[in-house]
Amino acid sequence: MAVDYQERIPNNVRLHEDRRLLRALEEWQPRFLQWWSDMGPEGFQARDVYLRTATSVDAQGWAHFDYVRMPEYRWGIFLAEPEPGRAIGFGAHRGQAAWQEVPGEYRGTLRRLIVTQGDTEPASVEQQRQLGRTCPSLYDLRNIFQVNVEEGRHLWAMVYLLHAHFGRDGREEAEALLQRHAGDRDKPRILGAFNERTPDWLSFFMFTYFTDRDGKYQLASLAESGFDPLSRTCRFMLTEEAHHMFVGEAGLGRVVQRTCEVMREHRTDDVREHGAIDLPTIQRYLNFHFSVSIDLFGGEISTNAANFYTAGLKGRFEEGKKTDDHVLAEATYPVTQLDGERVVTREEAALTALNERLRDDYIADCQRGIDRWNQTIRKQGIDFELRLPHRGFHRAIGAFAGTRVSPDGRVVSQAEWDARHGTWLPTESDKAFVQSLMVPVVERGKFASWIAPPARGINGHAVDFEYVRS
Ligand code: BYC
Repeated sequence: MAVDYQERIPNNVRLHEDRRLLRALEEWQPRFLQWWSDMGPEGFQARDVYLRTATSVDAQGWAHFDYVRMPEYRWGIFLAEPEPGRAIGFGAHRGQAAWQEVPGEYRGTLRRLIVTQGDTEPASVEQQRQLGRTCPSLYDLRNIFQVNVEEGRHLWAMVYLLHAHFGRDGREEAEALLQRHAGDRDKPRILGAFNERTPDWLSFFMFTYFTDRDGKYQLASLAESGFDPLSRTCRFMLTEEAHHMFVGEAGLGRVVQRTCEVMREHRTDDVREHGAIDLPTIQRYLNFHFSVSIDLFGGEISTNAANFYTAGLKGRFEEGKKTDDHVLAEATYPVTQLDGERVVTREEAALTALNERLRDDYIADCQRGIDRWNQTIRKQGIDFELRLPHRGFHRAIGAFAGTRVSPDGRVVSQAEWDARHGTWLPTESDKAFVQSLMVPVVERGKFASWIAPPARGINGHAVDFEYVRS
């Protein structure tokens, strides 16, 4: 299904047939562009960046690569192709035809889900806006900008749903998405992780590995939605999301690789003086980003999640591949929780445990990258293992919030926490050290001291290709 690029707002939803909607979105567009110029990547806006733009939404060849200046990027509205005869796959409406319009009874709930999702997209662009200035290479600079423009497009995706299906409140919510800002005292973003700072590239790679992966799982659950326009838009967003997680996984892999090379070359664990990031510091960053990202799944026991499911609005990850009744009225699911000072696992009603189940799918997926990085470490003959911390560690949402849990899953006293948290979470001196490495490298084919070059370039180009023109 081709995207019409002749339109002011490129789209594959026949926008020209709905004048009112078109006008509303054309009014929103300059405000989006203003937001991009105020809150988007700092510097580089006049540069030619080698970017990928979606030109069609079918599985083959939807990506077109060329030099573009970011403010001229063709942000637009692209939904995956409709599946003829699609039926709702779960909950109380299972088997009924998927909704093309918002069912009145679920209007508020659906709007809130779309707003929560939509809020994260511009938030991440805001969090990352300074990073271009300290890029470790032109290759990485191009990658962060690709991520940023696509997050901008994901905002468009949610704003389209709000404008097309929620009338006046939808338009108001679309405005508010440009008014809240990451870390703003008065108007913060909705979810915790999107108010944290992304001050350096190690944090950026952690963010794209861990937090974008939450995006994958949330979008995949929303792609199951009985509200068909939401399902179709999330399905297309997922194709873009894959690149963001690649940036994180490959980026961290290259950091680990470089650290190990320096350890071997200089026969030392103390790689800082050679401009690399020591493995314990990488572990502490990992502990932080994993813990704030698993908070994004909500409470372990959530009646919100049960209601979203029963209403047919938000499914499970790969709902269609599951072989149970897709209603879950009787089923149970094991949930890790606190029993006084002990961490225990108990069977809970599967319906209210849906956040936890999605978190489990996510954690298993996170582990795969850790295994690969550990392979790199082992291959270099180094005796060190990166680990995901326990799910109770450093949590602000859910059953573990307010309890001190060590990375290996023990409930610890405040005194032990105070004594040891500097070995578990990035310290001020870790952050200052990482910050000290953030010097821009913009010469073609050159890389900062703390990161190895990638195995290959983008779209068949060499690693030393001019990904961002000067
Ligand atoms: N921070 O019933 P509970 C992405 C609130 S990332 C602050 O446990 P529920 C991306 C919650 O709202 C994916 N507040 O939660 C990645 C509720 O409030 P009320 C984003 C939180 O509702 C990188 C109360 O606590 N997508 O795409 O079951 C770059 C009780 O909560 C938090 C979505 O989030 C938190 N972390 O589940 C770019 C999908 N957690 O009702 C993009 C849409 C919970 O008491 N959202 N609360 O006022 C949802 O599915 C659900 O809203 C959540 C929360 C999974 C987030």
